[in-house]
Amino acid sequence: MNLQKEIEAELKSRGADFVYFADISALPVQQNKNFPAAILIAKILSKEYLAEITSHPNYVQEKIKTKIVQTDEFEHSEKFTDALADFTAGFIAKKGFAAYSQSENNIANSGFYDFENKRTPLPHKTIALLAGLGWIGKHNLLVTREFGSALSMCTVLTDAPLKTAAYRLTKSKCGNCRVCIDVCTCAAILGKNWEPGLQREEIINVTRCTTCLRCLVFCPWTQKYMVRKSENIT
Ligand code: B12
Repeated sequence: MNLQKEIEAELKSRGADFVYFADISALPVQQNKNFPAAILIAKILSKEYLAEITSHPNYVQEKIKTKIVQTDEFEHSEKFTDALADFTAGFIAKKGFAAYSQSENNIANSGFYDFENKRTPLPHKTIALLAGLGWIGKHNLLVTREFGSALSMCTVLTDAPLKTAAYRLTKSKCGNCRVCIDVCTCAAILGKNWEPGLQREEIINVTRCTTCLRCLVFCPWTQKYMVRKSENIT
């Protein structure tokens, strides 16, 4: 079995919902750290979880008040996909290739997290776009046709010999929709349709964001996934 298939099989057997391989060689070295390829690992959020937040829009505040944030599915999924990224970097290193896990801990511990401006050099979303997964919504989150924004993801940069593609960026499909703008209680979302080159600050004022998950959950593409009859994830 070739290394790419081995990595995908290992990750799927450990619970990843999907694994993508992207060509990041065209990005500036500040972003790709001279690595030509990236692996994107994603976990889809459950419909039950989305339904709970849809019926309890103050879900996060209630979790914080009752000090049970650690039971939050997204919180769990983020730690889960980060752990899979750290595992994958170790797995690839044992095969004799270089790899850099973009887990929150590894980015912070290797000094690449800008705490003041809440940013990293190469966001998972940028890699997701290059892997052809979807577009950036007005809420500045990745939107996929199949699952909306209902996913947690992490990435690994590597020089392992992987077959990768750099997809043409998908144009925003938000159009005149303003659900995320209206559901955001702190007016953080500024209402612009994303296009390449647009700066984050022209889309969202992250200093206002209370991480309440509403923009992710109430996005009509996420809601469409939430109400869709279940089928096997390919
Ligand atoms: C810092 C951070 C935050 C900060 C700042 C948010 C932000 N947008 O930067 C805060 C704390 C506010 C935050 C909040 C939330 N976050 Co957050 N966050 C991150 C983190 C750790 C880094 C993101 C980063 O580096 N941003 C820097 C800016 C500059 O990059 P950017 O936002 O992607 O935007 C620009 C560029 O990327 C560029 N761009 C985008 N794609 C492309 C493609 C190409 C080719 C090019 C050239 C450029 C380009 O355009 C964008 C706008 O200019 C990522 C994990 C990661 N390592 O990526 C999670 C992450 C983005 N967060 C996530 C989530 C779910 C949330 C919340 C919903 C959580 C909650 N509890 O409510 C909220 C939603 C806020 C929002 N609507 O953005 C998920 C997103 C999943 C998805 N479907 O997209 C991620 C990926 C974490 C994960 N494990 O899945 N977050």
